[in-house]
Amino acid sequence: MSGKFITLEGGEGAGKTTCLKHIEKLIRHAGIDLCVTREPGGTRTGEKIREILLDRGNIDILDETELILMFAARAQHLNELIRPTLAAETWVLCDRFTDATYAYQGGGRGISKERIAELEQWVQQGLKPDLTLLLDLPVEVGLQRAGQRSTPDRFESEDVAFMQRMRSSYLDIAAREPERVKIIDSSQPLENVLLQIDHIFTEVLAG
Ligand code: Z5A
Repeated sequence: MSGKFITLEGGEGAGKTTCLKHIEKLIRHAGIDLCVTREPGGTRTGEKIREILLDRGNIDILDETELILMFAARAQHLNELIRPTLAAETWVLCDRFTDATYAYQGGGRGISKERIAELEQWVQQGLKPDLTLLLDLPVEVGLQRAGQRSTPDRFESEDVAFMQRMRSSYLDIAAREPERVKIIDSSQPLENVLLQIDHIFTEVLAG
């Protein structure tokens, strides 16, 4: 037996922070032990790598460096936190995981799926989330929402075309893996978004 590994994904302004808190509440109310974490990050070393990746001042980071740093943080995260937590039968709720790499470094930056899959296989050794919720909304709507926030980081500063490619990559993954990846229409008002999440979790928590 092992805990369930659940991830949350989405583009700019999709409402991940708000939805993550809601999911956390649902799982904890069901009496299940839960660890909430994020990528890039989740460990001391991973959080340092996150700082490098998000810093807008780092304009010289190559796409290859960015990809390798994502997986470096992930290797640390999997070995230090995710695998031991799942082995202790505690559930893990993670804000972004490898689907984000296919969407941002693959779709956004144009790195091939094959290259990403090589690193995925090396670092994860077949470990994948049991369930992924993809908060999907049109890029323009997301940018409008996110625009009300403070200074954009290195990824939030990307252009609309980058965001469109990122969204399409996420939707491709969901089309290929409908059992694992559930699409939530996050262009809806917040109460409807949370209802869609409740609906999915009624089943997850019952099984
Ligand atoms: N990244 C990568 O490139 N490759 C990888 O492998 C991984 C990550 C793992 C950091 O992630 C960056 O790392 C990320 C991709 C990259 N960059 N970006 N962009 P992050 O998850 O920490 O950063 P984020 O995407 O900016 O997440 P966030 O802070 O959770 O933002 P959000 O999804 O936009 O959520 P929010 O703050 O909850 O919502 C935004 C606003 O909309 C806020 O004012 C809400 O009140 C509002 N909102 C939310 N829902 C609604 C609804 N339904 N209606 C109206 N308004 C709403």
